[in-house]
This record gives sequence, C-alpha cells and structure tokens, in this order.
Amino acid sequence: MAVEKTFVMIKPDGVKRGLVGEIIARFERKGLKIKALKMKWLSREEAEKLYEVHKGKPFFEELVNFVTSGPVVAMILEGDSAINVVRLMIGPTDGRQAPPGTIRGDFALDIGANVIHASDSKESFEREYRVFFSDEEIVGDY
Ligand code: 3AN
Repeated sequence: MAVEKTFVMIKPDGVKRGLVGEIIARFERKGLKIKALKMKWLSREEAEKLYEVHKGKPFFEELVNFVTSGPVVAMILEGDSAINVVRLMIGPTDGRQAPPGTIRGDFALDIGANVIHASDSKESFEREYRVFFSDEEIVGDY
C-alpha cells in the first residue's frame, strides 16, 4: 500500500477536556508520523472553508459555531494508508454508534461534539490541510 498523508483536527471539546495528549499518543503508538502540528482558534471564515462541503445542510451553522467555540489542535499525519487507518481509528461520526476502542467510541457521546475530525479522502486532505498549514510547515522525512 501507499504512504499517504492525512489531516486531523482535535475539536474544541477534545481540547477543553484535556484529550490532546491521549489522542496524539494513539496515533504515535499506531506508527503514524506527525508531519505538522498546530493549535489555533479558527475564525468563522476559516471554519466555513474547512466545512464547505456541508454548506446548506441543516447542521452547518451549529457546526461552525461549535468548531469556533474554542481552540483546536490540527495535525498532518503520515503513514501507510493513513487516510483509511485514521478514519478507522476515529470511528463513525455519531459517538453513540462508534465502537469502543475507537477515539469517538471511547470519548464521545454526541454527533456534533465528537472530539475529532479526519479527512475522508485525498481530495478532502488537499483542501483541509491548507486551512491550517503552508507547505513549508510540513517537515521533511525523518
Ligand atoms: P465525519 O467527521 O465523521 O467525516 P461528516 O463529514 O459527515 O462526519 O460531518 C462533518 C461534521 O459535521 C461531523 N464531524 C459532525 O461534527 C457534524 N455533523 C454531521 N452530521 C451532523 C448532525 N446530524 N448534527 C450535528 N452535527 C453533525
């Protein structure tokens, strides 16, 4: 399989609850490499850009309000099949449906406040990471 990069964002609920270290530790233990890492409080414009595919959906306003309600921690992870591997590790969107052992399954009980976001495709990755990082901020091989 191919080495890929993916974009991950620990949402304001995850940051406020002190789950940043726990979540990053899971990705490191899995063998994924951190290629960029940043804490940031998103503006409305940035949040709308990040979630532009959901524009027009009934939960869009709530989603933008939530993701701008506190700082988030964003990162780029790299590894074999990283996009799919990270999606499996975070679990389904609704924390109530997410299996134990997944990040949402272990830490979320809600569909909106679900602790973490991760890109679902190469196209999403390409769009999403640019909301946070310039190409110069992605470290080289180590
Ligand atoms: P995922 O984050 O699992 O890829 P998406 O892309 O379907 O889920 O949804 C993006 C974000 O929108 C989710 N992380 C979630 O916080 C929010 N969301 C999705 N569906 C709902 C909903 N029905 N009500 C409230 N928020 C939602």
